[in-house]
Amino acid sequence: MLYLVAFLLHCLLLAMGHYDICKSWVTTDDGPSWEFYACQPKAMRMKDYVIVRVDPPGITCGDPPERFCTHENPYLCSDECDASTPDLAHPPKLMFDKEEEGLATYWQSVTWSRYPEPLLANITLSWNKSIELTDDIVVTFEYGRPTVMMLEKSLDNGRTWHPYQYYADDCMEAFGMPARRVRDLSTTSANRVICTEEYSRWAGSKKEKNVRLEVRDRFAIFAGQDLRYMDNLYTRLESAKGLKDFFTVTDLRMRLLRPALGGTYVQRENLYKYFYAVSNIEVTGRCKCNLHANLCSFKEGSLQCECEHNTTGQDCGKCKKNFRTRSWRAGSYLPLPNGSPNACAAAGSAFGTVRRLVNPTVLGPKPVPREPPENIRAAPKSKSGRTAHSAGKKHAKKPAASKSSKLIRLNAGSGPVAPVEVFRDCECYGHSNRCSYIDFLNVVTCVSCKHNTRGQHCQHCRLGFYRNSSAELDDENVCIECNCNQIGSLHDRCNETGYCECREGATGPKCDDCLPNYYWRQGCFPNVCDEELLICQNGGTCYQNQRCLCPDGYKGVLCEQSKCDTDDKACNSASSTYLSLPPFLISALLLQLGHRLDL
Ligand SMILES: *[C@@H]1O[C@H](CO)[C@@H](O)[C@H](O)[C@H]1NC(C)=O
Ligand SMILES: *[C@@H]1O[C@H](CO)[C@@H](O)[C@H](O)[C@H]1NC(C)=O
Ligand SMILES: *[C@@H]1O[C@H](CO)[C@@H](O)[C@H](O)[C@H]1NC(C)=O
Ligand SMILES: *[C@@H]1O[C@H](CO)[C@@H](O)[C@H](O)[C@H]1NC(C)=O
Ligand SMILES: *[C@@H]1O[C@H](CO)[C@@H](O)[C@H](O)[C@H]1NC(C)=O
Ligand SMILES: [Ca+2]
Repeated sequence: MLYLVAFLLHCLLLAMGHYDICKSWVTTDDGPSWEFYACQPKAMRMKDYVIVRVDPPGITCGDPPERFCTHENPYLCSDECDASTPDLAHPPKLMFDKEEEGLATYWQSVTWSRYPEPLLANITLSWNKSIELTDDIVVTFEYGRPTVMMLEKSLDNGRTWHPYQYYADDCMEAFGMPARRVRDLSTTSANRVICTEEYSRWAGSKKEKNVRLEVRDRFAIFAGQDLRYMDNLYTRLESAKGLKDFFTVTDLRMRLLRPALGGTYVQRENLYKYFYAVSNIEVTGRCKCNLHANLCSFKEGSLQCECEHNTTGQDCGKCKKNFRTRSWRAGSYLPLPNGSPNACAAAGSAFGTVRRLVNPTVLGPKPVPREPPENIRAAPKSKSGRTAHSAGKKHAKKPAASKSSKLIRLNAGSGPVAPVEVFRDCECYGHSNRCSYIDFLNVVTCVSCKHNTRGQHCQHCRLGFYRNSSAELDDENVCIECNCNQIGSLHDRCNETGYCECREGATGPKCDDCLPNYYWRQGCFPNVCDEELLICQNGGTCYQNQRCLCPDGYKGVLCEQSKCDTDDKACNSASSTYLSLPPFLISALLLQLGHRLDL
């Protein structure tokens, strides 16, 4: 036991390494100030913060109560699982409890009474937080390890799942994969998903209980046996694509596909000895905080990084509001041994906002003048003669991280091959993290501005959008769609207050209204008739400002024309209609006529 504790401590220390403080107070020629470093939280026992789910419903034994046997003594089936009796129940939480010495407590499934239907169970662990594994995942099975199972992981809180490792007594038969061992992987295959036969063969249920995901062996590919050269690992984690993500999870799922068989074929006459029983799931890791926090706390049911470097978010994955002059970046383990904080910067702050983005020796003899966005001040003075101070540690050893930007030269995929220079420090108000140097214009400009922005620093709104006056330049809501009415407006652009340019007759900020004396019908049209100036005559009525409905005998836009002028027959019938009208209506019409004559 003591040995185990010492061993665990050893592992923990090794896996932790340095990067344990985020900032310290240093004195320089210019007076005291904070200095910032890449930092990460300590590794923890993640089973203390997990939410577990076991599927399918009814897979946990004891409801109804059930007897089961063991492989060692298959004909003495005296053990009982009964969910309603605490001493005999085996609920999922017993996979995560603290066990008193010598007394294993475990979750147990129902027995394989429905053989040959497969006995399937999923155990899903969720943290609602990304976690970086720092040690092996160890799953302890009482009564034998499954002959077939697989481990899956999610990086997005369970929305998508990926295989993590396959386990079978015969990998080819179970998964069509050759059996491999992590020890045989190389630096280029360190994040390969493998099938292993090491943990699935029958070895007696008491002797071999653990199934592992070998994190340490994979680390050892870079860091050597005993993980003595962690710096090599940290270097690789920064450079090898996908390696960091391989060790990162938000959720894990064990898919138990076939239980232990006790080294034989399935004995149909005694199915009570086939089931799963898991007494412990050990997951050691640290909160992923993108090297921007050294503390991670359990708040409101979830782990959360306590972000430094003016970052925010559960994983410190973005810059705080008003600190988005430069795009967000994860901290880096490099350069060794103390890494780079890559802190977020406020506009106008002295902390490395303006950098010499272009190294003339890389781009050629031409010096590249570059206009910083307005409101950003000049570059910081280089400090010298710093002396470390306080914070309980000596930081004289921390060299000033190189403050010049890194330049990556990419080749444009097709077309006239012009090298595109992509800077890792772009000043794009957080709307992009890529920029390029345009040779013939001699400027550095942001590319792929998001949030409907555009411009050299993503400081303008795209056409069809306007500036949200209540949002800062680095706000995601900085550009609002103009939303001009497609029919009522001339185009989809608008002015700084969101007003669109309207076609004749249309009005309103979005041009979706009509001016007075216009009516809406797929656009604004001048009224044909109304109640004021364009009154329908001779008793006609105005239909929706679009036309006069004329009485028999009259025509014309305003019913102003008598049909008698052209067609006698119509005229006659019209007059007869007229005469048949009740007297009060005739007088009303006459009155209206008089009114008109007055005009
Ligand atoms: C276990 O999870 C997988 C997806 O990861 C799903 O396809 C399968 O149906 C689940 N099995 C059970 C028994 O719930
Ligand atoms: C997950 O964590 C986030 C951030 O802490 C929180 O807002 C959310 O409610 C959590 N979700 C669940 C299901 O616990
Ligand atoms: C973060 O912002 C505060 C001001 O709110 C400033 O004092 C501090 O130096 C900044 N930290 C970093 C790492 O830039
Ligand atoms: C303008 O920005 C503020 C601050 O971010 C935001 O709350 C508001 O919703 C934005 N307005 C619009 C119309 O998007
Ligand atoms: C935008 O257009 C509207 C309507 O034409 C006008 O009232 C407003 O002053 C304009 N705003 C600006 C900033 O030009
Ligand atoms: Ca237990």
